[in-house]
Amino acid sequence: MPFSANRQFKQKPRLLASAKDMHYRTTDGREILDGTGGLWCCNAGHGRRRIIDAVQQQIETLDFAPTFQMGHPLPFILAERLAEIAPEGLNHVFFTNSGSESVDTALKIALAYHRARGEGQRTRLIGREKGYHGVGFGGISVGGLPNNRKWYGNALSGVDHLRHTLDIERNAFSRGLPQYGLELAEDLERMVALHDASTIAAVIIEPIAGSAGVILPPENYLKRIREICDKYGILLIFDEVITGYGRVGKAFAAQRFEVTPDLITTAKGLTNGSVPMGAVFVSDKIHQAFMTCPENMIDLFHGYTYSGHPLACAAAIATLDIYAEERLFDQASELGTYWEDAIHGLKGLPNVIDIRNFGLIGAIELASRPGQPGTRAYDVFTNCFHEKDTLIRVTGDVIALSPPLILEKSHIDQLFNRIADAIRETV
Ligand code: PXG
Repeated sequence: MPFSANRQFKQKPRLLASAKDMHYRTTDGREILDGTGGLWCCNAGHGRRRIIDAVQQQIETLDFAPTFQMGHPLPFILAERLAEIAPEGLNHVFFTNSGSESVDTALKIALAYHRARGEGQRTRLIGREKGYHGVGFGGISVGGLPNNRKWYGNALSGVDHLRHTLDIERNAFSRGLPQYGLELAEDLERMVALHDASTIAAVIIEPIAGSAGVILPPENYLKRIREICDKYGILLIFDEVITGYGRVGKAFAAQRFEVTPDLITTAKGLTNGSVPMGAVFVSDKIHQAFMTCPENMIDLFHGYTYSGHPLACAAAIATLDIYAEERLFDQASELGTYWEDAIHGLKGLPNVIDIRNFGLIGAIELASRPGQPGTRAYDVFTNCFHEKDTLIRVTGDVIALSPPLILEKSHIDQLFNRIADAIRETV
């Protein structure tokens, strides 16, 4: 099993058998409140009839079609639908099968873009400490989580990292974006001074880092990063695998923060988690740079057998229909204050050292047990699952929450009451 303590799991498995709307059902029949949208992906809740019907119908009509020098209509229809909800100017889409593939794709497009324009010496990629960009060699290279990197050699060369923006000392219990830390954006100037802008292809960051335990951008931090990128001709990639598709009150965090990157990587909520799929959004400027080669030439030497897979496209189109009809991209704004009040209500519970929130994302950070990092939050997680019928996600000693966007106030109350009890019961 991925990212799991497999031997421990086998002793006391946690197995899910079915799911509907806000709940999973376990193999032993318990109904579990989903506080994590699966793994940050089931934004419209589970078992949505429209998606089921679309996929069923699609597999009967066209199960697979090659997309290398061939095609079928669905990826084009889907790309147009996506361009409609994307930030202005990001009108081109490349389809992948996961967030990790989206990241590799975006990094490769960034490198190839500079080369196509005669700046092939721009090969350096800048990530950020504590960043998570999936598990491909590109993603772990620009990523900044030591455990995901140290086992696997040197990965990509020519990568550097900005400092992360988590600063509990100054920003603990901030509601929404933290006040302190704008100066950390100047780290990019430091990178430019060290490496010279002429060697730097792109900066990749998560607008809100999820996997590292929900790290928020300080006020105006992203705007400043954008300015510095513009000053030096460096491409800016937002990894929105978690923040995309309504998690923060707009289709994308780029829109919520009013900062437009050159590329956006997505996956997860694109198909509501139902069929694996990712999408990379690319600006018109980047797309155009690839359109200057002779017409009989392949313009981008990249792609996957399953890019634009018919079932994934059908699932994604149905998902976008649900998001639009139920106005789910507004939910995180409309419920945001209620969510914020509820999660900050846990301040003062034993061992709670920080609470962070934005949109329908939340994090509760616990003090680590001396010499046993991660065990306290893990105990809260197992308590929630086995005794409170509630699914939360923990990373280190941080409880991370990202419920389906269809949730109601009563679910928010229930979720935080149960988590509060589990924290109280965990020494
Ligand atoms: N980028 C970001 C920002 C992600 O959060 C990926 C890329 C990789 O996506 P794939 O589809 O290749 O897994 C992710 C994935 C968690 C958790 O609970 C987060 C992810 C995956 C699994 C668990 O923090 N994010």
